[in-house]
Amino acid sequence: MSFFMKRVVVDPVTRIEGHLRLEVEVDEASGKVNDALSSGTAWRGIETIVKNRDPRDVWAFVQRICGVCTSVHALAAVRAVEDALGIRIPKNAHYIRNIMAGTITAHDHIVHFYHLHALDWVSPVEALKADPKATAALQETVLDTYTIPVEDTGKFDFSAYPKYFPKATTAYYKEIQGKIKQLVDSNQLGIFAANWWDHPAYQVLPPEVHLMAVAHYLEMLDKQREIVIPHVIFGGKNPHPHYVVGGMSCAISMNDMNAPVNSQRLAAVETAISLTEAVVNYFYVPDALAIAHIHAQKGSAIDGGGLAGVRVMGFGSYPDEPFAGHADFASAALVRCDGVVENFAQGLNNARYTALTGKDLEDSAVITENAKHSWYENDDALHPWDGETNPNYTGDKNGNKDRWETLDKDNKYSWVKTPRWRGKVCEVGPLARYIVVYTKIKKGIVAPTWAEQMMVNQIDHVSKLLNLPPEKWLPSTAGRTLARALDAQVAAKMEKYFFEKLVENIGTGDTNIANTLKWEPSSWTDGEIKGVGLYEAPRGSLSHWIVIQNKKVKNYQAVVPTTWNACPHDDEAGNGAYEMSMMDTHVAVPDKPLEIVRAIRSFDPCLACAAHVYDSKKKTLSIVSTD
Ligand code: NFE
Ligand code: MG
Repeated sequence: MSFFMKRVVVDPVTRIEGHLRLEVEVDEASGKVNDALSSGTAWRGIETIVKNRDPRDVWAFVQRICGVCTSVHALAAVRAVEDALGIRIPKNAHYIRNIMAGTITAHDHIVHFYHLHALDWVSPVEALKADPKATAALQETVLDTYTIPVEDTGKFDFSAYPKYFPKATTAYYKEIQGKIKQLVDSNQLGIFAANWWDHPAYQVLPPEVHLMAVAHYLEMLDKQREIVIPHVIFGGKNPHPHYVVGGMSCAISMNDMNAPVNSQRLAAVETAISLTEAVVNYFYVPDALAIAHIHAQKGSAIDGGGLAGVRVMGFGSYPDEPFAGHADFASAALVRCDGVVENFAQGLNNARYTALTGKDLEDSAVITENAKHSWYENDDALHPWDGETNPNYTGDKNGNKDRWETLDKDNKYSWVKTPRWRGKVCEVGPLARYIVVYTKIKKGIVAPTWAEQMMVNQIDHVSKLLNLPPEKWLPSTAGRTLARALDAQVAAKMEKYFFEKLVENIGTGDTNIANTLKWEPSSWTDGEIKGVGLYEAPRGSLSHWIVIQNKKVKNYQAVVPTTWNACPHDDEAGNGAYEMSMMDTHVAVPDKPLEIVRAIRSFDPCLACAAHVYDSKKKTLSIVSTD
């Protein structure tokens, strides 16, 4: 390391799910990050505990991989088993699963923006300097300027939701400011403690934006509970709602007041969906857009794109009708983000799209995972159906196993594996979905569905507002955060769309909720069968791969969005999305690498998913150390 190089370690990264360590080398003079390393620091091995079990039980185990993207692993698991067994689920179950997918996506993004990521942009200390009257006026301006119109939704009628949103008056903002002042004066910042509040990056926004955003932070602590009501009605509870192989387990009976799904409960779902739309359209999207716009105008946070501008991947999302296995998945999708786009940062003309077909998924050369730099045995690139998960923990560079100094970059340094597409690393997530769909539609590769048209409109709307072409803002830290807000807007719309389909279908007299034809294992072959369950989870492309033999699970592998993004580097393919993003980020104050954690949090890291994690013996550690 040269004299001017500062080594900065952030461990653990807080306000994320799971355990993540970052090591970066910053050039003190230029603020350029020369090298960066991302490490998932604990492991749980859930893939191994489902081996030899009944495939019908797997969803309940793997769902516990994570309580944040709660339910996504269950959905991927039932899809994998249904794919292997050749089960097509009934319409009602399919629509309900899509409503729940929209619910978790909107909920997850809202919680991420307001409760995990906001404090990278917004400071309660700055909020104290705000004028409450000007803040109330600002709230109106933000609504007028930054609302993205969505078909069928007029300007939000606040009077319809007095219970949800207190009117943004001067008195309201005064009261919020009083609460913050009490916290700051008491020197007990509680949930707002341990941040670099004196960092110059917080000065980019005027004090009124800070106060408005902190107020919305507090509002959303409460609202997020009501947004997940569809999970509670259709899945019995949240987190970890119930699924079943072949459909859903919630019986439908419109007139029976005790039925899991009846007219009264559907009305509660509809209310929750309306609330979600209101929160996303009139709070989340305008707040995120206002913050991003002010930053972009000052040239801030539009770095950090890294791999996003080079290569992104998706599987497809929200199949419109029940589909026949993985080969049929993408063509049934309303959001056909299936495939890979390379070089988006070079503009649409230079962007290259490559399809990812059902056949590709079966090809052992297309999707692989390797553990060359991960704490597992066997360094070979293996197709997930042949994947292995046998731990081989080697500690840090000096063999320290309990407390690390420097991770062993040239050897093993993470519990996250390295997934690859055709030997190359890819970024996944909402940003990737937007890049793939935007490229496909603008290049005329497919004619848009209503959802894809909505996505293109959103991107064009934001580009106009920011006065930047998509290739300049989308692959960036701010772009990743904005894409998540836009994705939530699509998710809320999907909830409504599939809710209407569900109600209409039940109206025809169809109350079928599960296909039980293949429920009995006696109807299955004893031979080896394979399946893959695909799903665009909140953080990106999720795939669960199952091999069944003698009616038991022979192998199970989850290749998770955060695994794609947080992976250690690959000797041939280079760095993964987190590492690339850090190397593409400018750091103003090396001891307080706010821009680095902001870039990483824009991915909404979930290391619990990525490493399917548990608390190893290693106790953590300093918040930040430098040398
Ligand atoms: Ni634990 Fe997850 C999502 C999955 S992680 S949050 O979204 O799958 O990448
Ligand atoms: Mg895995």
